[in-house]
Amino acid sequence: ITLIYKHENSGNLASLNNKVLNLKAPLIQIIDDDVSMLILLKDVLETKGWMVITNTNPESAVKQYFEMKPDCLILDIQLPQKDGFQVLQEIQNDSEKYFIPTIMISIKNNKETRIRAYQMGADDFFKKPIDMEEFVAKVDRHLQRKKIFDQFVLIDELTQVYNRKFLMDNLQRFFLDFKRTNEPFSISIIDIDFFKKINDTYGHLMGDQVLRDFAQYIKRNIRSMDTIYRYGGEEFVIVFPKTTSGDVNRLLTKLIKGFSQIEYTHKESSFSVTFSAGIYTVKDEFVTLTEAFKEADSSLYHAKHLGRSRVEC
Ligand code: GH3
Ligand code: MG
Ligand code: MG
Ligand code: MG
Repeated sequence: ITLIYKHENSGNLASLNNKVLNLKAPLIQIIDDDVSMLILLKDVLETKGWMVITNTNPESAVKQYFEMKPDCLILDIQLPQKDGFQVLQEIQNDSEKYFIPTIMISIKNNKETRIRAYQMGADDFFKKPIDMEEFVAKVDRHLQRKKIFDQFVLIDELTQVYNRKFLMDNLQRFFLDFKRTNEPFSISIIDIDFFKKINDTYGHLMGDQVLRDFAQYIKRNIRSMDTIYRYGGEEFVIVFPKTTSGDVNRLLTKLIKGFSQIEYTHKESSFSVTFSAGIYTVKDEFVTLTEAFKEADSSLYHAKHLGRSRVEC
């Protein structure tokens, strides 16, 4: 894959996006010990273009729930070892609260069961056998509401790109996609050069403007499957699915040059801004999230050390 710059060649993006993990595609987790039920639901939901992960074992299901932070949870009540209510309890007890719409499904369909489900935090209830048409319509509605909710908590206020929380939520999905397809992906950590000096010399408001411009400049010049996150302060992360470091290096080198050509004026003086970047490509399934970040960060450190305004892999 070669990177295509949107402004140069926007026509080819659609075909590139084929089979690429789409962060905009909702992720649904189904927990049910009935395998034929799992297959049926997975089939129907995937037809809608949604990603589906399934679990029969409640223990590993809870673990995966916290790793993946799905956009919707479908939870059977009667399960081996512990039942759906216990699973729900564990999820609700977690200190960090997630807004993940939860639909309980069960053969048991009396009023007491339904009330208990709602009281324990379920948003919806469907009796088995499930009416698929109604079910899909309901899941769709839950996903729409979830998307609106996400827009409030996952976008950085100042720069209007994704925030650190969304990065952390998403990274597991990139790893999942990598394990499925075995296609490497790259993580890049970017830090604006001498940013403190911009603040000190031209003021905090000018600093803010540079951050906004930088984020939007990057956003305009990466593909739609690439995602940019404000990691904190003047540090950003970009994730490039199905892309190795050589291509990312070429793109970012070009973007440093392009961004530095923007001329900022303040009173009598003018200045330009550069940034440095470190890249790490995940191509080994044994590498962990922490390791990948550490590697990208140490490359960034090298880029700074070697004089800034450059990219290191
Ligand atoms: P280097 O080239 O080594 O990266 O130097 P630097 O000056 O960019 O690095 P440093 O980490 O010392 O400075 C980062 C500064 O970014 C410090 C902090 O006050 C400023 N900063 C963090 N968040 C914001 C923000 O939201 N707005 C503005 N204007 N400044 C911010
Ligand atoms: Mg069951
Ligand atoms: Mg910094
Ligand atoms: Mg900096």
